[in-house]
Amino acid sequence: MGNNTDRILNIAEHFQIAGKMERAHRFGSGHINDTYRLDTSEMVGPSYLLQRINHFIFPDVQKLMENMVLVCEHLQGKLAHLGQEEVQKKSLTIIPTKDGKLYYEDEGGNSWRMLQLIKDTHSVDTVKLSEQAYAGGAAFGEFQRQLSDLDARKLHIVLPRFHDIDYRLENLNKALLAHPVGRATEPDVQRLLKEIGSRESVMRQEFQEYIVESSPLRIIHNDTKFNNILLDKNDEPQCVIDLDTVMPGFVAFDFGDAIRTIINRGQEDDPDLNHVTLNIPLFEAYAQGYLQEAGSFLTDAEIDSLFYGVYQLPFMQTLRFLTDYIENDPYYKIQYPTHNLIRAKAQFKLLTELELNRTELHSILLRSVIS
Ligand code: ADP
Ligand code: GN1
Ligand code: MG
Repeated sequence: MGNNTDRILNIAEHFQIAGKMERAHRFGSGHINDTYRLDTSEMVGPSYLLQRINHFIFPDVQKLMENMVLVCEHLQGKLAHLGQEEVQKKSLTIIPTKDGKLYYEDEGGNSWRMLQLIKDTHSVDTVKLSEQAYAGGAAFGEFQRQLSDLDARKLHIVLPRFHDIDYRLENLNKALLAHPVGRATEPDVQRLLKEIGSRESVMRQEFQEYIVESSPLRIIHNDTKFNNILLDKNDEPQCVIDLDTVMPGFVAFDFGDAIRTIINRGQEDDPDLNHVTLNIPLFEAYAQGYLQEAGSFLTDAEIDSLFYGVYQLPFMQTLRFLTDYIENDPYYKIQYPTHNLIRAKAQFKLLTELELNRTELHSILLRSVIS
């Protein structure tokens, strides 16, 4: 990384860290922020994670960080009986800047935050085993349960209408009107638009009736990809991470977003749509793990809403990736020019697979509630 390493290490100097960091490496596979792992040259003492927050997407970094502090402190309160060392392994520790701020703003207007690195952990993008899916469900269920007694009104809405189907459709329509680089007329885009059009009204109606009108607003994670759980050496969940989007919402969103990433045998951006098939045993395992932890506080209507979340999230993700492609990729990081189109096609294929298995998935969910 050369000069970039020096730049990262210089930025790290602005934070209240212990020891002299001499190594910096890119870390993680997120689509929004840039993450660097920092270590001392002998790899002794604490290590850290420095993240550049994408301020194009998060215009108010102060509010985002205030949410994170509120949530971390609440979770730490729930873990306090375990002692400080365990608390720091199971929850995120935010490191303030030397002048006591929650983030550092560099000369270029970039915002940086520092977290304590939780050692001997890893995250995985693709789930293979039912045991992992069960444990993942339990981890996100426990996360929601631990936050269920925190007043949702205390959180800032850092990304308004984040999982709102009307908003996502409005954005797609705006992109189609502007179509800055002529991508809207491509045959693959046109095919997807036709498929979206044929589902739009049913999806809107299910969103309103079975999720918004029937469920209470709670504090949810809003980005429950499986790689947002840190696993320990034995692949057991240790800590839920990536708290940028924790906001009031409906539990069906977290359930659907997790299933979107767990049930897919292919990658989120798989160019070979034949790989995008369902691993149904993982669905059952996730549902059982989730309900084991969350069943105690969910209403009956919320439990019913989970099924609809499974369809809403891949649909909205198709809209989001397609919108970004049509707008010439301002939002998600891309590795090649058609990346967002490939992502949209893969998410849509996932949706069609879920549609083909609707009856089976519904009976599995009913079974998971009873068991
Ligand atoms: P992104 O928004 O880019 O997904 P994350 O906060 O999820 O950012 O971090 C990226 C990756 O860094 C995670 O998938 C995880 O592997 C790792 N990670 C994040 N926070 C920690 C932490 N506190 N300790 C150890 N690893 C972490
Ligand atoms: C983004 O940053 P990352 O990769 O965890 C996005 C999520 C999407 C996801 C799709 C703030 O999450 O909403 O579901 O990509 N985060 C934001 O992979 O938009
Ligand atoms: Mg992440």
